[in-house]
Order: sequence, then structure tokens, then C-alpha cells
Amino acid sequence: VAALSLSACAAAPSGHRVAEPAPPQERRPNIIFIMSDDHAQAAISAYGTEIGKLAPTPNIDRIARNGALFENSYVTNSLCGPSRATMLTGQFSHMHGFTKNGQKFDNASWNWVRALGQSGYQTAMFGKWHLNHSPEGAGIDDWKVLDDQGEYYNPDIITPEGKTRVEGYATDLVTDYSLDWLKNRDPDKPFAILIHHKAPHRNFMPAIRHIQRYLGTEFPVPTNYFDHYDGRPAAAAQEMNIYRDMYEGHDLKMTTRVGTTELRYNRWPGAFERMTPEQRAKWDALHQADNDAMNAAGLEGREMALWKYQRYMDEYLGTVAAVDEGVGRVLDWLEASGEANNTIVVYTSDQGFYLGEHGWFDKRFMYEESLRTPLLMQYPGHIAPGSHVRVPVENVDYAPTFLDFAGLAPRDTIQGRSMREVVEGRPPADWRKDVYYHYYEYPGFHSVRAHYGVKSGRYKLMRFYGDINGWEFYDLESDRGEMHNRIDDPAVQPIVADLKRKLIRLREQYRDTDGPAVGDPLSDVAKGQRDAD
Ligand code: SGN
Ligand code: CA
Repeated sequence: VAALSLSACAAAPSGHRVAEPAPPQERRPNIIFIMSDDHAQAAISAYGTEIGKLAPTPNIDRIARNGALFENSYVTNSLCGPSRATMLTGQFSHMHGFTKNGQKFDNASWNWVRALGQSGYQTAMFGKWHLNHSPEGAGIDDWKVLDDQGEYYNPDIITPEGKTRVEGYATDLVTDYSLDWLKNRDPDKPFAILIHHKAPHRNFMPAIRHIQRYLGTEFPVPTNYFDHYDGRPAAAAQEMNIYRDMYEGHDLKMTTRVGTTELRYNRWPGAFERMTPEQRAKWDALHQADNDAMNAAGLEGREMALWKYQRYMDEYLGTVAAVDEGVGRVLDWLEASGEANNTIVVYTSDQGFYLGEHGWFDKRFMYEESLRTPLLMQYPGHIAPGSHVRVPVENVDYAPTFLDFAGLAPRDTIQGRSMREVVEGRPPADWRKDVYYHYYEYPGFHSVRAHYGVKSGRYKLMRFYGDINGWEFYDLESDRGEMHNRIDDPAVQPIVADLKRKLIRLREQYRDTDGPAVGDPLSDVAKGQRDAD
């Protein structure tokens, strides 16, 4: 019945829908859009990963059980601001203009949340916005956001009234704000709520109750943890090694010596200084024995690198635990509210993240772990429980999907495509086969060079440009870890030529003229740099 009423709604002219709210039995679906920050697919148990077995996410997994898990979900630019702007507008970075963090998103530009609001939805956003100061002017009815990147403990919260420091743990606060809004909203309107957590973003600070959750759990070290980056100059030039580039105090919470709580190098002490004395005392006490043991052992070289990997996993996955609990609280509320059958729930992240693959943390590269992002979606009666979506989707597809489910007409500025048929189990024959990617932020944190590329089935072709100028080619079927750049292998030249043709077509289709043209010779470094500016 719900499906019929939706298509009836979609067929009506848009003016009609705005003026006359649909009768109750034809209510348009609510949308709960939950997003975390830097959450790798590998850290979600529904994805069937080794880490997921040791650090399960039972509540996020409920969404997959109730609905669909996207096996091939990608971002167009693996960085916070660009990805969020893409999700709001349905456009690639070069079209919405937010190519690098630190740029400003024009809140007045079109976004799907405002469009739903204008058509009769009640809308809200809680958590990390990070597109500029706040969502003021973005057409969202109610919001409370974290300041900039947000802090884990006692974060500064920006509301339309101003900025205040609130005591509590960010993930719990964002969940509390969201539930409070859901319980007090206008019951006669459909709603769309954005619940956007800071976790598990750097500097990975778990809630007190989760600090020791994974102490003693031995996580499997990725086989390419000690990668030497042969044949991959951009991978060699990055600054995102766990063992070399993490700040030992800030990121890994390592102390200087046995018996002290004094942290090692900590570039931004504010994250700890803002804790209350009680929080800090508990924090220190819960880390003490493990830190003392590390200092007493006098670890060096390889042993220290392996210790750091385990500590990184403890902290990162510790922050995921609170996100998972928050998702559980929202789903529990939804089930008790009677709205579950008429509500779409989405769980995603602004991009993936490295959990030690290639020795890394952070994201940015077009390699699999950060190109991929988790995506799970439930909508009872429309999405079959336990279904798997295998076709490639990208974060440009979110906005048109929400419009479609809300019965609104698509917009020609949107470059993505509604995933509705895909998720309802009838993917259109002409669905995309190739995934286009473009990363810009260089110079910048972690020194990842600008690059664009295409992923087409088992193959991937990437073009780095600027001061490191070159192509990379991978066959993911024989080289899942992307360790062997076969760009010069004569055997694959026909495939490379085909991928270059695809890349030319994609850049035309999406109107991306940034960076060097596909046909530009590699020696033309200066041109690459000019175009990158
Ligand atoms: C911060 C992090 C970086 C991270 C960027 C971008 N440092 O600067 O490690 O790459 O954010 O992240 S931190 O120690 O200050 O957190 S993003 O999610 O906003 O794109
Ligand atoms: Ca992020």
C-alpha cells in the first residue's frame, strides 16, 4: 500500500503537493540520516570483516538486517567538507565548489533538506556540520552543531542563539539532542533528521565507559602494514603513518614514562584540557596500567609500530562503541514510536578510513579503504530485509534518492542518480558501471597529492598530478591490497587504454576540467600544478 501511495505522490505536480498535504494513509516517509565521521567499512560487523568479529556493531547491523547493505558504496572525494557538500547537493566537488576542507559552503545553495522542508517536511540537524560556522541559512528548521571539527569531551555547541560549552560526551549529546527533537516534533508532518557524529574522527577519544573495552583484544595486523610503497611515489610521500606520523600523546595517549600521566607529544592539548577534573582522573586511571607496561617494555622499531597499531584500534573502535549505542537508542525509539514502517533509516560515513592498511590512518587516497564508505538503509515494505546492493553507488546519489522517496521531482543540477530502484531490488539496466573520483587537497594535512581516477569493476586507474605526476593501475582481483602498480606492464596496456577512454568520458559527463587532461603528457608538471591551483 505504501509503495502505491508513493508513486501516486511522485506523479502529482510539485505545486499540488506543497499546497495540499497528503492524507494520513499517504504520508511520505520520514528520513533518519545517521552519519559518522571517518568510519571505515572494516569497522562495521555487518560487512563481515575480521575487525567486526572482534568489535561488533550490533545496532548498526540492525539496519542491514532490516534492509540493505551496500557492498560497493563510494565517495567522490575522500574528505569531510567536500563529501558533506556532495551529499547535500548531489554534485561533484568541482560543481558545488567545496573541493578542499577550509573552503566555505554557501548555505544559500540548493540542498535536499531544504527542498523537503519546503514541501512540508519538518527538518533538523544535530552534530558535525563542518561546512562553515553553522547551518544558518541552509533551510533546516532546527539545529545544534559542534564547533568546527568538534571535540569529544564537553564540546562547544553552536545554536542559533550562539556558542556554549556543554558538559558531556559528544556522541551521547548528539544522540540526546536528536531523540529530544524526535519526541517533541510536530506529529502531523513527515520529518527528516540528520544525526552527524564526530566519532570516530581523530583524535579518537572513547567515552569513559568504553576506554578499556578492547584492552587485551589482539586485532589482526593488516598484511601490508609495513608497506614500502615500491612503484607508488604518492603513497611513499604521504604523512599518515601510524608509527611515524601519529602524535604519540594526542592520538595514541602514550605517556612519557612509567608512573606518570604526562602525555607525550600533543600538538593540540585542548582536547584533554577541556575535560573536567573527574573525567580526566578517570581517563588517566583507565589508561595508566597499559601505558606503564608499554613504557616499562622499552619497545622500539617494529615492536613499537605493532603496539601503536593495537592502541590505535583500541581507541578508534572504542569511539565506535558509543556511535553504535546511539544508533541503537534511535532505532529503539523508532520501533516504539509506531513510525518504523514509514521511516527510511540510513547509516553512512563522510568517507572510509585506513585501519593500518599501508601502515596508515586518515583517508584522501583513491585506494579502496578510503574510497569506500559504509552505507546501510532500511525502509520496511520497500527494501527487502537482509538484501545486498552490489551495483556501485556514490555519495552524489544520496540527494536524488531522498528527493525521490519524498515524492519530489529530480533537479537538473544533480549529477547523481536516485538509488530507489536499486535498493528496491530492481536496478535499472543502464545503472553506472564506473566510479569517478577526484581529490584536491594538496598541500594539506597528511601530504596526499591531488589525483583523479576511475574504478571500473575489478580495475582502477589513477592520475596523480602536481609535484608528483603519474599514473597508477591496479587489478583488484589479483591485488586486493593495491600493492602492485602495473601501469608499465605491457600485458595490461589495452585495459589501461580502455580505462583512459572511460575517464575522458566521465570527465566530460560530469564537466570536470580541473587538473591536467587525461591525454596531457606526464612531463608537463608545470601545467598540472597550474591547473591544481
Ligand atoms: C583534522 C585532523 C586530520 C584530518 C583532517 C580532515 N587532525 O585536521 O588528521 O585529516 O582533520 O578530517 S586532528 O588531529 O586535528 O583531528 S576531515 O574529516 O575533516 O576531513
Ligand atoms: Ca571525515
